[in-house]
Amino acid sequence: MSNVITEANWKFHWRLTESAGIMIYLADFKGRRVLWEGSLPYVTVDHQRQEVDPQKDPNEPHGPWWIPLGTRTLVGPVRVQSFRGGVELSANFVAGPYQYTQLWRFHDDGRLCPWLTIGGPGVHDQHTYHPHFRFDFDLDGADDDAFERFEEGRWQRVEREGWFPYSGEADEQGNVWRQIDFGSRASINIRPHTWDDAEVFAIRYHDGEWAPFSPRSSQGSQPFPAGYVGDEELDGKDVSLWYVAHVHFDQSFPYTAGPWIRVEGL
Ligand SMILES: [Ca+2]
Ligand SMILES: [Ca+2]
Repeated sequence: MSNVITEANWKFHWRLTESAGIMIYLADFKGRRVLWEGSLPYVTVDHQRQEVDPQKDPNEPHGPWWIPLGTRTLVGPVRVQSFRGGVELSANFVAGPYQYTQLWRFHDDGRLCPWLTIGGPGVHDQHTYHPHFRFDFDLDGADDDAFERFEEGRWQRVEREGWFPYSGEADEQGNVWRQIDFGSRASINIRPHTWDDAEVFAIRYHDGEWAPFSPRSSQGSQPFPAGYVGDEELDGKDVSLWYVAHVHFDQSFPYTAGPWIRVEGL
């Protein structure tokens, strides 16, 4: 099976990673660059109860637990399926009591759906999932990009790196964050999934600031992506975004988390 897919106005590459699920890279829409690289570096799990079997992980009795989604947890093949108006990649991952299906759905109208369906059941009911998606969008190339959030009734430019939780405010289409390109006036609009308690970290891109293998590099240090947030300027720079959702387990699972993304203006 080819790792280059040209379909539904998109052309993109994909590969299965060791720990960040299915990675999409060099993704173009209508011949223009949209995404340098996108992946799912971590899905961490917190347990709110303490009587979890201490044998499981004696060093971290309450979490966050983290199990890499990748080659060793993949069950079955990565599937590529066309549907009316688009193409979808999907893969199942199973690790102990945790079951996930990762989806990448590309629509011919510019929509892009990087989603994670969480099946549970987990060790017990009292737990919360934190899927971390990372997107290095390069809209019509990495230069001249900026990040905005919808706040106080309008789109506002974000000057510096930071952490931007969903406050409940969104534009008419439900978009909360967007990346824009000054040259083409194109935009990548990001809408949280309906019940996602979501936040976006906006970070100036640097070589080497990819997702490390573990969400926490050493004891006591800040986890990623928070560890990458400084005070650097974003306006007109190469920006990378992390979308983090917080999903509390309940009986309505499976639950699908992740952003609705729409490319406009290319
Ligand atoms: Ca650009
Ligand atoms: Ca970028």
